[in-house]
Amino acid sequence: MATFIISDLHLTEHNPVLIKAFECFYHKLFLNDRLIIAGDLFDFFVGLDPEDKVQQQVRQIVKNAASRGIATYFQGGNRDFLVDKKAADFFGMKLLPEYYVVQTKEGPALLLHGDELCLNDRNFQRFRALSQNRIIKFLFLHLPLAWRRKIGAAIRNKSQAQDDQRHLAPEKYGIAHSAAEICLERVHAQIMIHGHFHAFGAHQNEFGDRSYRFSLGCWDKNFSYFVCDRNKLELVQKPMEKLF
Ligand SMILES: [Mn+2]
Repeated sequence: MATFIISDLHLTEHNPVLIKAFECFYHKLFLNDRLIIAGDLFDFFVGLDPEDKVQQQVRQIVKNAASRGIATYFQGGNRDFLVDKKAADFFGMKLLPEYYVVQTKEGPALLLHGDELCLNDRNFQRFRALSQNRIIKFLFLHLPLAWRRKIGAAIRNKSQAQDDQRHLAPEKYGIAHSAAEICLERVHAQIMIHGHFHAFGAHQNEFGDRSYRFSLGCWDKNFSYFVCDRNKLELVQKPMEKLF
């Protein structure tokens, strides 16, 4: 009964290897394990699209896992915040709130995608506030699909540019520790697990003694995941070819 957490796969039809990797990752899991996808599973998601091959494939992969007794949970990222309950149902995933607590042997761990932690990037936070607005979400999902695809591509390009700049200006695009601390206090946790920054690493004592921050990497040349069960808690990164 282990919990596996992954994020930032950025699945797109232009990279079928990644979709295969996602499928292969499930082979690491067994009956009663669960997989939590902590955002940015899709390179961008602008609503259910019957012609979208990636969406069909994801649905099939999740379904196959479910038939092996593996449940899949989903928490939206900044690329796929438009996955609502209806979409999650379509994929066979259970939708999680943007803050979710996972129990580990070291105590409760707060799981979040992590985009709310780059507080210093004002433009992104403005976009985030808009994108979280229910009315705007509703209106957007009722636009014609062609418009949504166009807007989605623009959002993805902007986000891609931020990903590229992150290492150049970490003080602007990097993690704001004060924000992380507030999030942790709110749920009385000392452990944080997040993605978004594409900066794989385990950090100890950033928020006081015995605090941990596990930052998941994105999937490209490597894949990474967090795993915990009754006996262990571990952040792992391996070369992609190890999955096949
Ligand atoms: Mn992200």
